[in-house]
Amino acid sequence: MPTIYTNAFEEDVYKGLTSYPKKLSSKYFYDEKGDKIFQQIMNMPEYYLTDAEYSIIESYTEKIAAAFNDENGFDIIELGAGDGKKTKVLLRYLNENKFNFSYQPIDISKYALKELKESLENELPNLKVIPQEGMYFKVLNRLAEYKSRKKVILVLGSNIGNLVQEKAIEFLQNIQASMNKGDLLFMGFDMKKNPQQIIDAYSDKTGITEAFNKNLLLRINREMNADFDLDKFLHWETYDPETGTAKSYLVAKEDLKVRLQKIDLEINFKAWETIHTEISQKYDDLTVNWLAEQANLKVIDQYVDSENLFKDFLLTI
Ligand code: AVI
Repeated sequence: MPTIYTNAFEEDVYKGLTSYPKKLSSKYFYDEKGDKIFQQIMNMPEYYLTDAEYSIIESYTEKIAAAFNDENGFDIIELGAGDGKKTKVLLRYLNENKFNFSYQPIDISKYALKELKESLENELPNLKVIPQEGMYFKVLNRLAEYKSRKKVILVLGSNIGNLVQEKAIEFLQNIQASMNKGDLLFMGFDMKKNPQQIIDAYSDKTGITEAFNKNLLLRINREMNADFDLDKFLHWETYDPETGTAKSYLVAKEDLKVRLQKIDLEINFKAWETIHTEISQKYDDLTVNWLAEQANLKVIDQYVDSENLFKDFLLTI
């Protein structure tokens, strides 16, 4: 009898765990617990990305604000704002200097948007915040119709790095399709660097990243009535300095049988068999320019931190 899935997560888990090699998508990391662990990751000393991008926005606030500005005002549309810590630096500056703009964070999580809106109401009471709930591209398509003034699309934190090349191009093409002449895209890219620094950022000794990766199994246990034993898996990180791809795996330490009752699935693992869970791509200028070209976008400026770890690129159509 064919399995009846009740949602995309179930279907993806079924397909991923019955393929060889096994895989699961990192987009499912972010349930309520996953969001919290990711906040912890962003505060770890090894996870240089957040501090590096924060310092870029802090050092170049004035320059970035000048690039965003327009005589008719502008709307900042942020994809995946999270707690908004980095964005707030910019918003505070724009607000204090009386720029004519609105801030429209997009998220599928009503909860995340509510938290962000409330914290902004406290910290920047006269800021115009228009939360947009929904999938990025549905909201972007809706906003594409809106041609009355300049749109500045913000994608911080190297989120594009979690997509394989084909999907990254599709992501950029979708953003490009929602842009009109004069609109801007401000996007974060984590750059190639000493491979050891990357390995350390994704396999911290405290085990926070391990917990983040394994939370996916916990989520499957809970939502699919499954019996993954987390102690029977290792978190393993690799980085290929040639391709710039960091990959996360969960590796079975012994022969295992796991049952996922809700989707009527029984999975066998051989000792040292892997589940590939995430890629975190690292870039160089050439690759970013090439990706932009594939999506008919042009890089017009770039901002880098003092240690050359991370870059925010400014792009236009
Ligand atoms: C959300 N994303 C950009 C993070 C990254 O760096 O790939 C997710 C993450 N995975 C492990 N640590 C952080």
